[in-house]
Amino acid sequence: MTKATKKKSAPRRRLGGAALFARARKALVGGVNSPVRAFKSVGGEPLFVASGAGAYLTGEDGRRYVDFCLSWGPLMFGHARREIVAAAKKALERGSTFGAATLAEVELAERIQEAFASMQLVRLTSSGTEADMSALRAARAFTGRDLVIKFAGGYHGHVDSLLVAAGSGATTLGVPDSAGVPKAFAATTIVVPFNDTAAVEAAFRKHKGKIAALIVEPIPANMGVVFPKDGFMADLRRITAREKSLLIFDEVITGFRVCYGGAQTLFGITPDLTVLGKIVGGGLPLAAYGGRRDVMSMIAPEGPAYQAGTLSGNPVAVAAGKATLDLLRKENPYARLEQLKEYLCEGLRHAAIQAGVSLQIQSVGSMFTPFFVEGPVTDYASALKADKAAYGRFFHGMLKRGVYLPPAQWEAAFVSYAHGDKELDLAVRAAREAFRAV
Ligand code: HOZ
Repeated sequence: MTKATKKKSAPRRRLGGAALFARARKALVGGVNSPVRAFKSVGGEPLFVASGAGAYLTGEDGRRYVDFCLSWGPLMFGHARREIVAAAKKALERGSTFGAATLAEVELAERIQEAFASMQLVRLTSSGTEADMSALRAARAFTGRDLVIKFAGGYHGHVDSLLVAAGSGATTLGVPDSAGVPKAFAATTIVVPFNDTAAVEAAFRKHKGKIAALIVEPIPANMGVVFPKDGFMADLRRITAREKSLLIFDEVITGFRVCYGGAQTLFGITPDLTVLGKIVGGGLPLAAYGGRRDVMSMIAPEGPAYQAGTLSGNPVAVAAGKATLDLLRKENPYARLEQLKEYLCEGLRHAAIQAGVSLQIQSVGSMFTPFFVEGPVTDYASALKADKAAYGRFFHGMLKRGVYLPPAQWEAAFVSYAHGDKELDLAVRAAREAFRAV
């Protein structure tokens, strides 16, 4: 750019903070399009993002932030990775939506099947919520049963019947049992504590022959990252098979993240149905559900359970998803991501000890949660013991120093392949100071 053109261009107007939030609240409910973004549990005004590049976000306030929220999980390669942008652009130029079958959606489904052998048939949807809701419908249609078991603190999108003891934003905002859900819907959900095989057995005993499915995040990330105890997933597989009930793995967060084939590959468990989201759409609105051929064949047009969507298998989202999965196969970033996450978590642990802060960091692969709590978090009850106010103070201490974490305690944070030592060192330095004010 020449000096002359530079002079002419108007300086970028810096927005953000209270003024922009006030304006947003006049147009959008709560000023946001998804509740956790409103910063309600950490206080203050939300970050309004103008753009993202690699490991960084730029706010409407003109400030740059190292991003560890990463849109809550889809961005394995950070923001605006060249190959993914190029693929989406090319698809968009060919037409944004057809509402008709395309070759590319078949290719994406084939890639999903290669990664997840359990997904004998796949259906693409536009969001994880939709995929979760439809997986339940398939399970109910197949079994002819109505009840579903979920775990306290598990989050499977804002599906009516699953907004019971729900984690993620529902917990953050203090509405784990949402208003607006008919009692009769909520009554189809049986909630049991995570990591409690006896409670699962008891629920199946009590509702013998009535449970269509058990849905679980195999590594819960929506009450913060929690790890299943040894053998727990195998217990769930054994019990559901014995009871002729279906096992649904919600791998919206873990799919393609903890390893290419998701948590089911890590644990060597074959669920009946799997739900994917986030990474599978490469940062665009796309999700998927799939599983056993006989169960998925209940879905229309093969079977009587109806589910449809004008933008299902949208060509732009499919292109971004395909490009992401191809990059994952080509670059195999998993070992490096784990190293980056370990380096960061070690730095955070050390900084917390030095500051005398009780911190329990739980992590797997490239995702982690710093819980402000003593002792391990193994289920919803122990997750709720975390000090949300302390997390809020830490969050703002980090934000002030140019680091963006998930604006809520009961979520997972992520590192991407675009992060490097520079970004991690910056975060650890920021944490050393931020912990002092916790
Ligand atoms: N359900 C997401 C967190 N697990 C939040 C989505 C968002 O607010 O963008």
